[in-house]
Amino acid sequence: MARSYSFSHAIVRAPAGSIVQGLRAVDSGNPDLALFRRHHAHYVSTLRASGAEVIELEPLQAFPDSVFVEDTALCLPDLAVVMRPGAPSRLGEAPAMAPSLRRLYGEVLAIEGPGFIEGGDILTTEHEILVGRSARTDAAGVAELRRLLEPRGYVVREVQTPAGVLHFKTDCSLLDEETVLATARLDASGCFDGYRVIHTAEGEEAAANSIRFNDLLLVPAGFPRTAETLAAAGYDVQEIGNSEAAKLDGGMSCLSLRFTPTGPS
Ligand code: CIR
Repeated sequence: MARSYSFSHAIVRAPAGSIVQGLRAVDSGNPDLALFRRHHAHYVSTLRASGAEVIELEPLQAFPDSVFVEDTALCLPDLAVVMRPGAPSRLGEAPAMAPSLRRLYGEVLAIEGPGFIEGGDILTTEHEILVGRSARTDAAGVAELRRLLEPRGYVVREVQTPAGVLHFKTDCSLLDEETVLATARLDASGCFDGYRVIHTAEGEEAAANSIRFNDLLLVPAGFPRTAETLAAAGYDVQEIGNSEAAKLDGGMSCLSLRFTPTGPS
């Protein structure tokens, strides 16, 4: 299976009680912690069902958004890079993730700044790493990531997250070596030229934040037309409740780091 969606490990973090103070673009009410926990448990058991080892970290009360672990690191096969979140309230989440990565990886690097970059803006495909500039990820952050990765043979391509969209991957996900799921608004930017693109159904844009994880495709529940399109295209669609994470602009990708580490030397 291709390395861009075949994973031996995932890291998740349990939601903290402080999640009710989590960041959100539009206030549609606080997440219900008990329901969030149930959705999270289903998410974790689905990742495990694919055969991966899932490491569950303790909640971090000091960081209301810390359940969204994806933003803290970029995990590649041979190294992990600790991010530098552009949201001030989330800055401390990244160093808090570093010890867990060091236990699994031989090489853990870090974005030192002054730029900012969040994992939600990074889509790793079989051939390249797309990084969306956004309100959280700036030119200096992308440039620093490029300086770290290009000497190691990775191709980094800077793209643009649509205005008003939190992260690049809010609007897309990798389905296989050559296929992405994307909103029509993101695809219109031309950033996926050369890929096969499946669009989310109109009005179901939030389904774009799905994840291909080994043989499974985790899709947020509540987007039946997109789920049907994906199932008809041959993907093993697993619908996961996401109503509470969605209140904080979170989806399937945000809730885990997914990787196959080469191990400490
Ligand atoms: C935030 O605004 O940072 C969180 N409430 C949501 C983060 C979602 N993360 C992601 O899309 N990778």
